[in-house]
Amino acid sequence: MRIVVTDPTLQHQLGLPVLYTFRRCPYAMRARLALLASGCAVEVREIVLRDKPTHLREISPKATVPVLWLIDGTVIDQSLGVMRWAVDQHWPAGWLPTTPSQTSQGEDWLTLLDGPFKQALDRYKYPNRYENCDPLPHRQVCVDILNTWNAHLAEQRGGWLFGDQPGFYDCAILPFVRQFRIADETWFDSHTEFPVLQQWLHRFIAADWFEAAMPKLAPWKPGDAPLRFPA
Ligand SMILES: N[C@@H](CCC(=O)N[C@@H](CS)C(=O)NCC(=O)O)C(=O)O
Repeated sequence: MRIVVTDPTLQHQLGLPVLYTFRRCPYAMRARLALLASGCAVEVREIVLRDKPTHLREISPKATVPVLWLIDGTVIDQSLGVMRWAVDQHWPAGWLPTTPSQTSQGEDWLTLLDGPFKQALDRYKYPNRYENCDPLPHRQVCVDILNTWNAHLAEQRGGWLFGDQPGFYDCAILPFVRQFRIADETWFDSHTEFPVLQQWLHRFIAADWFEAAMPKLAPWKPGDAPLRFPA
């Protein structure tokens, strides 16, 4: 889908793609991490979920973030789509797995993550949003999945999913593991079942590139001075 607008306050202001994003959203986080890793600069527009800009709704009626609006008007409104677009612009060394079986494993994990893990995570983190929801069985669903990543990380020892540097699948998955931890940090940090996974997450949270992917921005409104990401 290609969207062209004529209103100059909405138009691309910096000659760069526009990214609608929300700082705390794990989907938006994975998109920003990929843009950063690929060296792709964008014009960033921070949103508030309860008060989304009309322009965001116009270019993507489902109105979730992230949304990347390219210079030619193309709209990419799935986080993995934004990640893959970023990788296509500039393929960072070591960013993607090197063997087909690793890629297939990574893709299986993404299916698990965006499906059962995220569904259980929402019920664990926000049980009040669901009827008669006991969060603990949902926490266990997540733990079972986390244990598989813990076992994989322990076996391959590089510190990241496919080697000794973070890559595409680390950045796609870790924002959600971080969100799982935030639901009960004390419980997560004292849980003894997945020590290697805990180290993996803490390495991620402490990284300066993670910090760089988390700029604190005021919500955008039409006519604001354009902001570049990375800054
Ligand atoms: N499948 C989408 C999901 C994105 C998504 O659900 N983002 C949330 C924020 S974390 C959102 O925008 N929700 C809309 C809302 O809460 O109104 C993707 O991968 O980009």
